[in-house]
Amino acid sequence: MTIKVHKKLLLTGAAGGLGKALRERLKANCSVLRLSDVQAFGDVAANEEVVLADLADAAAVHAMVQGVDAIVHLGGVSVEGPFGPILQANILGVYNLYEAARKHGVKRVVFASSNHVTGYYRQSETISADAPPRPDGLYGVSKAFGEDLSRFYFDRYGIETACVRIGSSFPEPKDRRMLATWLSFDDLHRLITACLTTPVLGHSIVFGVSDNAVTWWDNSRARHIGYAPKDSSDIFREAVYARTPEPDLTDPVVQFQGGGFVKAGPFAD
Ligand code: NAI
Ligand code: 15L
Repeated sequence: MTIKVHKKLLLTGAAGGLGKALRERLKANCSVLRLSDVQAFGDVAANEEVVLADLADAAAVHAMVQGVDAIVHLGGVSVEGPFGPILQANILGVYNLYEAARKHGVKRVVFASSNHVTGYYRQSETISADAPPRPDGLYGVSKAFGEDLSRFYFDRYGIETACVRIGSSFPEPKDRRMLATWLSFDDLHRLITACLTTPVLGHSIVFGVSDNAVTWWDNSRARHIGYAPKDSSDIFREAVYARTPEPDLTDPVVQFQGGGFVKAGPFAD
């Protein structure tokens, strides 16, 4: 059973793919779910409230954060692309978020980081959270910035953060790489719930991945979070093999954990 540890929980990026998947699920975690995005929403339920904000707008972010107990931060640019929007949403945006958390006394954040912080490790390697970042693009660099910034806000101000390096969270794995990186929506919710409810979170990095037989990530440093995945990509393996070509082992997309992100860009701003 999910314990409602927090009264008012803020979900940023709530209009996005994962935001939509989590919106219903996270109602079990709180009395009121505050939804935020830069895009407008449709209907708002009784135990929901909406505060629209551009993450790059400090005043709007302060209004978004005021009055909440904890934050699940999904908002921002979610793929590789030109630096301008990444700078605004993911770098300035995450700074605005932590400054607002400090000012308004929010003590726990779940930050949607990404596997692209370590995308330049090889698919033949297994890494833990102790492995130095090797971002595979500007998007991965922006997530590494968020991880470092949140560590500073923990060391200086005691704001606890789980940096969840999400693998590939979609209804099903789309290709052979995602057999290793897949995270079901239910496991994502289990992981966020664990981050919100573990007695002592500290500043932690955890790979967001289901219980897949093939894995590149060792989560043993995050045992204190108490995340126990229940789903696995293995049930999709046969179908994925049948519809996808043999991998070309000389292709960087197949060599590196970041997959296609290692070949994305450069982009004009
Ligand atoms: P998405 O792109 O569908 O959703 C992101 C949301 O952030 C959008 O609704 C967008 O409007 C909002 N946003 C963008 N710029 C903004 C700004 N300046 N101010 C306010 N809101 C802004 O992405 P998705 O898939 O839902 O991912 C959610 C989070 O999880 C992202 O931070 C992404 O980097 C991270 N993530 C997702 C993975 C996945 O497999 N879906 C894998 C790794 C990380
Ligand atoms: C991410 O960080 C992206 O947000 C998501 O759209 C996927 O591309 C995912 O990584 C992935 O690596 O599959």
